[in-house]
Amino acid sequence: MPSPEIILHGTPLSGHAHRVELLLLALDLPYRNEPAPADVRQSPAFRTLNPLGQIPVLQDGDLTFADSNAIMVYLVRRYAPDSAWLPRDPVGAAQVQRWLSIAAGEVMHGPSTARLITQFGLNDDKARAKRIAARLLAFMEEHLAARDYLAAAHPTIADLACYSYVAHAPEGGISLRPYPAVRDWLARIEALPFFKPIPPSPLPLELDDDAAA
Ligand SMILES: N[C@@H](CCC(=O)N[C@@H](CS)C(=O)NCC(=O)O)C(=O)O
Repeated sequence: MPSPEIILHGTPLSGHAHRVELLLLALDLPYRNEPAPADVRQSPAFRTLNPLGQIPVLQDGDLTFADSNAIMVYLVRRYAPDSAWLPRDPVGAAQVQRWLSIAAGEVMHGPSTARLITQFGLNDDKARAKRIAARLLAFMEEHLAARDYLAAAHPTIADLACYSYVAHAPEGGISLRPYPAVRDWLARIEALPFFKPIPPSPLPLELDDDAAA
C-alpha cells in the first residue's frame, strides 16, 4: 500500500526529476510535486534532505531519498517488486544497471551538460559534452537497431533514466536526425500510456545541422 504522501522535490525542467515522475506515473502512485529551484536547493532546510543540494529528492513518509536512479530502485522494490520495471534475475538486473550507469555517466556529461550550457548558462566545455553525446548516441543507435528498449524486451527503469536528456538533446544543440533508431525508441517511450513530457525550451534550437529532430 502506498504511504499517505509521497513528495517529489524537483523542477519541471529537470530531466533527473522527470525520470522519477515518469516512474511514479507508471506505477500509479499518488505524489505531490514540491518545487525546488536553485534558491531552495541552497537553503539549510533542503540541505538536510540532500547535503549535495541536488534534485530530485523523494520523501515517502519518514524516508528521504536523493539521486534519481536510487529513487527509482526504491520505488520499484517498495511498490512494484514483481513488476518488469527492474528485473530480479541477475542478468536482467545487470542489464538495467548498465544503463543506469550510462544515464549517470555519458547521458549526464553529454546531452544533459550540453543542454545545461545552452539553456541555463552553465560554464562548462560544450565541445567535450558534444563529443560525449556523439559517442553515446552512436552506441545507442547501434544498440537500438536490434531491440525496442534499452535493457530488456520491455520498458524498464533504464529507459526512463536515459529518456529525458536524450529526448531534449536538441536543446543542447545536438541533433537527433542522424539517429533514427534512437528517435523510434523515444517515440516508443512517449507512446506509453502514463507518459508526461518535459515542457519544451522557450529558446530557439541551434543545431549543427540546423534541423530540429
Ligand atoms: N546524480 C544525481 C544528479 C542530480 C542533478 O544533477 N540534479 C541537478 C538538477 S537536474 C541539480 O540539482 N543540480 C544542482 C547542483 O548540482 O548543484 C541524480 O541522479 O539525481
